[in-house]
Amino acid sequence: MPSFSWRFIINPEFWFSEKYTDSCGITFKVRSVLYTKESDFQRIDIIDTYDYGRVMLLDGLVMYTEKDEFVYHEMITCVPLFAHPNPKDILVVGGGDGGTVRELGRHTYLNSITEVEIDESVVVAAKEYTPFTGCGYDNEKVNLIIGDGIEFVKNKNNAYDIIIIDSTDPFGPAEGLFSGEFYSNVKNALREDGIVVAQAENPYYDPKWMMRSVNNMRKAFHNNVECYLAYIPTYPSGMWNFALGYKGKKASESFDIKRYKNLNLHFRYYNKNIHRACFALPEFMKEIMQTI
Ligand code: AG3
Repeated sequence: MPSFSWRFIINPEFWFSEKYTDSCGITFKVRSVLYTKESDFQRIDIIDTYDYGRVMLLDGLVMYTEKDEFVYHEMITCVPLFAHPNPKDILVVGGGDGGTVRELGRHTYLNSITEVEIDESVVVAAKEYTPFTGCGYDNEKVNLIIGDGIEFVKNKNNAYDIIIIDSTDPFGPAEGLFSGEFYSNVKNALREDGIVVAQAENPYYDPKWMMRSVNNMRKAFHNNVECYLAYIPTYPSGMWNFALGYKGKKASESFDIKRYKNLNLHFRYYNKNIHRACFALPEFMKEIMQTI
């Protein structure tokens, strides 16, 4: 009779977990590990999972998966783009995987798409192992700058219509991207009617982190800040928050239906009703937003 350990060896099961707390997290069965690197900024892993396809991990945290990245990347781009009356020049801070610029590239009315990513290794890994996001760099409108987004926005004035902050969680290399000083530089870099959107965590596991971003943005944008939600199963709690600061009209009440119709793009998550609905917040989240 084979022993238990023998059976374990010929039928290995390899699972990856991201822990949200000491007692809760998300687990994937792994088909294979495709890539691992310690860059100057973080550890990068790309794994192939049975249920969600390829997954990029940064410092062991799920950044995106092949199966549900469309939700995040459509929502971080379409909401500000269709809320803005006439967006032309866009800046992305972070977003090294290319998913955000891939989506921006579909909006053919844009003049320029600039991305400032601090870690070139993320770009290289995404191009090679997750071409479904890395293909974003194939668009010639995309100008990729390897550098520090915090420094980049410092002396910019009236330069962009929309700034998208597609960062990792608010610790490690991304910490400064959630600060008040950064958001006020972002505000100066925006033109009239300008909009900033930042990925801003979730109200279940990270209410304080979520509110750090929201409150700092509120200070910089004189309370002209709205939050919107998207449902992303592989992020902590599955309910993801985006903080949006605006210089012009309220984003939840602005939607360029003409541009939306003329463009006639096929989306898998975003649509006209989602644009309105995503700003509807549950009571417990409103409470967090009033109290923290
Ligand atoms: N950036 C936000 C990922 C946050 C997920 N957090 C976590 N798993 N703890 C995603 C980058 C995609 N372009």
